[in-house]
Amino acid sequence: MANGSMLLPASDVRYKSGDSEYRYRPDSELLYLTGWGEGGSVAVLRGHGARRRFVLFVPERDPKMERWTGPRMDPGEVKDRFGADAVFPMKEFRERGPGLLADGDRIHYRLGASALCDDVVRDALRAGRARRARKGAGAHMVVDPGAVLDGMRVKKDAAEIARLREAARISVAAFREALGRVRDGAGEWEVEAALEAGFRGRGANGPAFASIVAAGANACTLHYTANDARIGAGDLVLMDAGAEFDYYAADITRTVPASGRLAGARREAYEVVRGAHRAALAGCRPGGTLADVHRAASRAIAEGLVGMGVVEEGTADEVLEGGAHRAFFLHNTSHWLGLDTHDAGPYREGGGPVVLAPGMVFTVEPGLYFAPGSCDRVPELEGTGIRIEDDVLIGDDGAEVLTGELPVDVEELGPLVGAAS
Ligand SMILES: [Mn+2]
Repeated sequence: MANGSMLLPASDVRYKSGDSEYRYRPDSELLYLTGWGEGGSVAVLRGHGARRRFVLFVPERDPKMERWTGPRMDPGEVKDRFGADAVFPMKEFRERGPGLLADGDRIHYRLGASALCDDVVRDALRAGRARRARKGAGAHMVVDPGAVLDGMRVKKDAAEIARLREAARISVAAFREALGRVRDGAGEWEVEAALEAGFRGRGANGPAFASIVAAGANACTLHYTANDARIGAGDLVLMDAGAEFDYYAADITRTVPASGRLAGARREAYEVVRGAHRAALAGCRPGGTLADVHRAASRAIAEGLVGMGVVEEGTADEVLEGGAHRAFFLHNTSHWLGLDTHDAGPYREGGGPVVLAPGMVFTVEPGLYFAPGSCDRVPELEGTGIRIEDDVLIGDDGAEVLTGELPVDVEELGPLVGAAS
């Protein structure tokens, strides 16, 4: 942060309805930097050689309230356990905050994150301006914390990788169980329940994001989360879900035939996505880029679409050039993965794509979606959505598929489908 400071408020409590709260999820940036995430707190970090470089403001002890919501940590204990230079009760933040933030040249803060913090930052800027007039230095800029943190968060350290590995391991085990629930007549919700029981039953926080279980044409809706339809005998079922373990996410997709068997045009389409998945994984290596990975997947998709007669005859290059494949492969191949499912981190820097390096973790998830009415050249494909998604860690001389224990090929997935019945 050089000559600057950072202000990070904890996440707000969110309400499901009335006064019923969602389970609390700490703010990713606060957690990343401090390990502390309790609601009603703020962290002030100061990079300018000041005394008190890490200050926490935490909710006061309140024995009456604690009978309802559970014990709070004593400020002294917070100081010892989280390594803060000072811990103050939150009621002192309004008074002390501006002074702590005013003496650097910039304040890293996400404007609008909290009304109280907005007020404190405004006062800090006012104090900084006065200080600047007298001493030639003082806060006069507000910069998003992401400007500092996003780049840092792309490369995971050993402790983060251990959590990502565990999230992946739990997710793979839960997928195996959930695949056993996929059968003719089962509700999408039953498969969802099996996935999430598999996550939580293994000690995960829960699902990292809203689980998708989409049978038949539902799979053409990319963010389908209703999961309230029944699976038909001939359906392909797309499952996109992942556990959050110790606040780190996994993100897996498998698409399986409810019957365990797949033939005809839909089988061809599956193999095209499988080929794109393989090509994309082959491009995952230190020194490569996610743009390369996406290019490899897109080329395989384009070739497949030409081969299946879905797009007008031509070469894959012509398809890629004209973009006809984008009607069926609507998203990118990869996103960063970490504390957030779509994790923080730049995709470009210095005028080019970010170069992959050890410790980077991301998804590889090519897909093909033939929405109803979208594919008159091969109508048999309409109402079919296929995606295959794995999580990849870049190592020193290659890549490791963290979710690689879960089969991908139809021959291997088929026997797992409906295995519970
Ligand atoms: Mn994903």
